[in-house]
Amino acid sequence: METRQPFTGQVSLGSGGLTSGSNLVVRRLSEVRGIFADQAAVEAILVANDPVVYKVWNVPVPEVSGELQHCSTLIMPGRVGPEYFMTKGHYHVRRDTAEVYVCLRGEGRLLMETEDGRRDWQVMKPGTVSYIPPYWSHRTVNVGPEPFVFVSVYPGDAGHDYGSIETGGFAQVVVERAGRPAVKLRTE
Ligand code: M6P
Ligand code: ZN
Repeated sequence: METRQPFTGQVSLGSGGLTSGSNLVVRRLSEVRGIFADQAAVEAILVANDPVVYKVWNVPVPEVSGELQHCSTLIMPGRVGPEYFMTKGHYHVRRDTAEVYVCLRGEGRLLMETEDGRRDWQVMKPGTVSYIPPYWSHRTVNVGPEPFVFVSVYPGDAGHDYGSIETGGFAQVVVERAGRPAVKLRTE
């Protein structure tokens, strides 16, 4: 048995950065353009610049059962047409693995769906602890005017399956309606 050294990280509420999270992933609009419904609105934004949509600070942990992957995520405030900035969203490669999100800053929505058509969404605000059970895909959305920051913890061997989202998509979308966020079906 290998005994590993304990360690501690600190999340900055300003940058969203996690000091123990040395693997930074930056997702700009050009890279995640396909997740938004209004492609003309994407093009209109990209004419001027390529904004950061979100950043993830991943803590390097072995991707094996028994370990716990964890990271901080910051989603910038912003919209593409009526649709708020959000993550790509994923299932776990190992479908029978869960995840916990803890919100530290801002206001978000957590969208979840199963492959047999169940849907759910939750409000995330500072102090919110959300549980994503096994078999549910998950995507987070920043619905507020400031950065939305949360911490995630999930099994070491869970893995990210983005392909099933790219082909199947999310049924639920979060749009601004009369100045307020509304969760609706993409087909509505
Ligand atoms: C959360 C976790 C991470 C994930 C990140 C960004 O922090 O679920 O595992 O990478 O959100 O979401 P995505 O990978 O779907 O872009
Ligand atoms: Zn996950």
